[in-house]
Amino acid sequence: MQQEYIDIGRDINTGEYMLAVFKFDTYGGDFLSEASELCAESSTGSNIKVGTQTPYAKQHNAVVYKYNEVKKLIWIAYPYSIFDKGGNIQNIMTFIAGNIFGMSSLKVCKLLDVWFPSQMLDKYDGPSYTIDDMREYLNNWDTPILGTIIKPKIGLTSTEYAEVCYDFWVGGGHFVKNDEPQADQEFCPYKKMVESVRLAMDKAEEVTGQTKVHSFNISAADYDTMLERAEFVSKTMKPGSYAFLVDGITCGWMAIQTIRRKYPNVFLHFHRAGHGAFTREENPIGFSVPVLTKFARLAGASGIHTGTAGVGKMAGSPDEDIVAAKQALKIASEGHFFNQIWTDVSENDKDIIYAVGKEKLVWEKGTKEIIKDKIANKNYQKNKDWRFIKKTAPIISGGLNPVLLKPFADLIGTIDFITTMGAGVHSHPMGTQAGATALIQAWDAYKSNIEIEDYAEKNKLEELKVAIEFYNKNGTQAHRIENNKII
Ligand code: CAP
Ligand code: MG
Ligand code: MG
Ligand code: MG
Repeated sequence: MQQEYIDIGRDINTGEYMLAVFKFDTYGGDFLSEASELCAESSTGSNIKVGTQTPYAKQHNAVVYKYNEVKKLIWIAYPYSIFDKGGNIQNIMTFIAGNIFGMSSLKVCKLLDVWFPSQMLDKYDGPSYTIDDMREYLNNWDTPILGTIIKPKIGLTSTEYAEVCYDFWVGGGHFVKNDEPQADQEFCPYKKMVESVRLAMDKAEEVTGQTKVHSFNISAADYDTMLERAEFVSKTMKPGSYAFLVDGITCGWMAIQTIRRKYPNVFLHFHRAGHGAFTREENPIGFSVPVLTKFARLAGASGIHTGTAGVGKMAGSPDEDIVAAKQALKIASEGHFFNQIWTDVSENDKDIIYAVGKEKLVWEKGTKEIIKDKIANKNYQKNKDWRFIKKTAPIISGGLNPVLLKPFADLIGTIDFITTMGAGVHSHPMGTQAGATALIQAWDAYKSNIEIEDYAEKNKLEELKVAIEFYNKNGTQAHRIENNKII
């Protein structure tokens, strides 16, 4: 037992601790003693007490402050003074999702939830350009941002790629993204792809009279190349018409934070390819989707994939994915163990009350729920101190198609998300344009609160009718969801 890393009952409400809860089990040994080892390795110590420890260094020890051996849970308080100054997420993850995953004594080590005190929040960037800025550009405030990923995943030439973008946009779609492995391939040179997309976008905007957005994957082997790609996109596209997609797991937190800091006026799209190795609920070692999502928001991602809660092809559940979406969007929301409030706005903050007129800040069930989301979306700064961490948009993707829009929309209960359907649009028997149109029609049906079958019938919507028949036969079988649970 490394006793100095145990302090059951410590007062953790002093504002100096980042809190974490781990699902934890070992191959033997005393539960609390093994917990002290994890706590040592994830903060200031190692496997044996060292003679070089100083009283000052000791103050920076994390401590286990609560545990439940029956449920195999431990709660750890990390003095956030141990983290690299300057808002570095990579450094935090190296502490709490680093070596400990390799400790041979651990059988289970899953980081389920984290909590940031408000005093810690303003040391991190948080999002700058949000889905609301994208809505402003698209002039779309009353639907989810309905998007696609160009498929096949890879293999189209630049012009073929741009043609599919054009078809989707002319079909009424708002948002197109590169797929996560799209980069600078021989058959689709990066610069030519970007230039072709610009041409296709101009044409589609002319035909539809609507502005459109494309999310360009700028992930690369090194920062210079990543920044070159970002620069080329910025030069070639109109401001507001593009987002930067970074494969956050394979490129890492430094890439995410570099782009957040260099391009605060561009939507930063965090693709999480590879996250499953950490987040799948059956994985004994790793971290949860809500944990990944909270750190993405703290890092400043404008949007991150949060999963289809089991409606689509990827593993997921409402308990993980919807909780994560709320952690991304809300200014205050319940996590698995913590109630995270993403602001230090106090109840009698005159500016905020003034800024939103008479609405008051209301404490409900211990959470400060801002009645009007508009506070959460606006960026009230008082002498450069962030008043709160702005929201990150849930990006919902993976085996979805127009038929699955309703089951997911019912689960998330807000329109504040981006959805990207790849195969679920480009496999439409009438082609991509019809796939996009079917998607728009499916949303119209949802908004009118009419079943899509009836809506398609009544309004003689060929694209939606064909989509319903095709995807009921070929799509990922949507699990039936009752009382927010998948059955
Ligand atoms: C979806 C997708 C996305 C995954 C990511 C794919 O394509 O483009 O990368 O959804 O998963 O490559 O599979 P489809 P998540 O629409 O054709 O399934 O959003 O869960 O991170
Ligand atoms: Mg080491
Ligand atoms: Mg993809
Ligand atoms: Mg998914």
